[in-house]
Amino acid sequence: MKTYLWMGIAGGIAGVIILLVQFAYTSSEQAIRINDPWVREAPPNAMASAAYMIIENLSSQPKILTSATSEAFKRIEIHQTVNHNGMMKMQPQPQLPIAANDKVTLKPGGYHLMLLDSQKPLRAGDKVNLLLKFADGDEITITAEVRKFTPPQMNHDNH
Ligand SMILES: [Cu+2]
Repeated sequence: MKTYLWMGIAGGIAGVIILLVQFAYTSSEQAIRINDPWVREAPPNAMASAAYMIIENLSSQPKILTSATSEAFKRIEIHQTVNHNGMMKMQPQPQLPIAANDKVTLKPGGYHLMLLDSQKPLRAGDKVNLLLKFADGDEITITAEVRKFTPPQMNHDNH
């Protein structure tokens, strides 16, 4: 009984490690780690979508995300979704700072990378390569999986 319990725990830990290896990306200077990047599946014929992820700053210096590019989209903007008098609005941001030894979560209803002018329809399961650039010249290439996302009810936000 005890043996099975430990096998279960060991299996669980191995599973977590495999997940981290699969979905974490580290920048050329090892200062940035991207966890679990994903792209929201857009409705048919929609030209825009959004990318989400956790950006971790592993360094003792602040990092500033300044731009992102992808072959799958003509243009990528940094957006923040804000509640403006009860209306959810997306505000373009010139950059996204990540404090030293801190992290920023890009998620539906908050920060996101706005993917504009898609070059082809993306379906759940497809992969999208993104190149993220930082103010100090550091950059990182990540592969984000396209996933379906249904917003919770009573939530009228789009991104
Ligand atoms: Cu947006």
